[in-house]
Amino acid sequence: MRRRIWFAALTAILMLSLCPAQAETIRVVIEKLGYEPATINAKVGDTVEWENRDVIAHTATVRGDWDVMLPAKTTASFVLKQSGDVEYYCRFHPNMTARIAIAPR
Ligand SMILES: [Cu+2]
Repeated sequence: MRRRIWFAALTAILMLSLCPAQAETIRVVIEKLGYEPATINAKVGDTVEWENRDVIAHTATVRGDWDVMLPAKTTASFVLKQSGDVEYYCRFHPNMTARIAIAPR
């Protein structure tokens, strides 16, 4: 009996450690020329989805790296491929900045 409980517990632990955590989608809202939230924590493989609620276009741009175009009243996303701390901004409104802390998976 005790042996069976141990076996069940071991099986559960093994399954949890074998199944990698699901990739998440992190939503950022753009409103009145600002990213909200301005700082997010993510993992490699996660998706960041920006919803631009403004009536003007914005971008989510990492200097020398990726660039996501966000026309007015649209949503666009990007899958994070590299770990690290990145700062992104809007090419049209350089005062708009935000950051993503990307942990390895
Ligand atoms: Cu902008």
